Amino acid sequence: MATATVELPLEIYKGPVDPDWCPGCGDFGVLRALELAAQKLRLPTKDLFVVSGIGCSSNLPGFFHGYGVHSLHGRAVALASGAKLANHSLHVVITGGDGDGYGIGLNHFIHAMRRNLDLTYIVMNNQIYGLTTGQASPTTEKGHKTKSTPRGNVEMPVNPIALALVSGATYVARGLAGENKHLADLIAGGIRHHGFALIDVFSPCVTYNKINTHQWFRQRCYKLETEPGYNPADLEVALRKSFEWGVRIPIGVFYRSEQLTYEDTEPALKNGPLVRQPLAMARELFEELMEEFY
Ligand SMILES: Cc1ncc(C[n+]2csc(CCOP(=O)(O)OP(=O)(O)O)c2C)c(N)n1
Ligand code: SF4
Ligand SMILES: [Mg+2]
Repeated sequence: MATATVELPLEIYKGPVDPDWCPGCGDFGVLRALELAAQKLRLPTKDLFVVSGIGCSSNLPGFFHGYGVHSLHGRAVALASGAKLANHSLHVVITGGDGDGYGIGLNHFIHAMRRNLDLTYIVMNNQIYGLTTGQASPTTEKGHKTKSTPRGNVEMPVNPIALALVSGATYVARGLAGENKHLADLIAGGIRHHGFALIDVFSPCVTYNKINTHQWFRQRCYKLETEPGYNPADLEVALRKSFEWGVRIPIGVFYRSEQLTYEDTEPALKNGPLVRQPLAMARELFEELMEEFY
C-alpha cells in the first residue's frame, strides 16, 4: 500500500462542496469516518478513487477530495471493477445506498464478491430510498409502511451480511453512523484488506425512515469485539451472527480471510497495472496470432 511517510492533515480529504444532506442524516458520519480512515492510513488523495451510483448517499464523492466518479444508479460496482482492473495500484472505494447496491446493482455486487476483487464497498444502509422521497428499499423491514408500501411492506429484506458471506467477500463488517471512530477503523480495515471488503453501515435517513432511527440503533447495537471468544476467521460463526436481529444487533468485523484476489490471478496484470503497460501488442505475439488465424 503506497502511503505518505508523515501524517496528513484531515482537511486534505475535504471536498470542494459542502454536503447538502438533511441535518442529522447519518451520511455525515460516514463521510467523516471515510476521511478519518484515509488519514489513519496516510493515503495520498491521488491514490484514492471513490465511485458511487445514484442516491443521497451516492452524492458522497462530491464531498470528498480524491479522484471520483458519480456514476449511474446501480452501476458503481461495475465501474469500480473496471477502474481497478485498469489500474490496480489505486485504492478503489465504492460508496452508495441500499437501493443502489442491494437493489438495482445487486448482480454486480455478487459477482465482484465471488471474484474477490480488491475493492472496498461502503453501503449507507438507511433501509429506504432517500433521494426519491421514501419508497421501500431491498432492506426495508417487513411491515414497514412507506410511500410505496402504504399497507406495510410484505417483502423479506435482503440480509447484506449473510449475502456477502456466502458470495465470497473476504472482509465483511457492519458499522453505525455516529460511532465515527469505530466506523473509521472498520473502513480503514477494509481499505487495508487485500480483497473484497463490504462495510454495511446503518446510516439513518432522518426524513423518510421514522422507524430505524439513530436512537433505535443506539438501543440495540453492540460491538462484536466485546463478545467473548468471537473469532472473525470462522465463517460458520459469522454466518450465524449475521442473522442476529431485534433486541441485539451486532456491529464490527463479522469475517476476515486472506485469499488470492482476482488481480493476483489475472495473467494480464502480471506485469503491473494495465495503464502502465504499452498499448501496442508485442511483434512476436502479433505474428503468432496472424499465423494462427490464417
Ligand atoms: C436507472 C434508474 N432507476 C431509478 C432511478 C431513480 N432513483 C434515484 S436514487 C434511487 C434510490 C436511492 O436509494 P438508495 O440507493 O438507498 O440511496 P439513498 O437516497 O437512500 O441514500 C432511485 C430509485 C434512477 N436514478 N435511475
Ligand atoms: S432524505 Fe434521508 S438519506 Fe437523503 S439526505 Fe435527507 S436524511 Fe439523508
Ligand atoms: Mg437508502
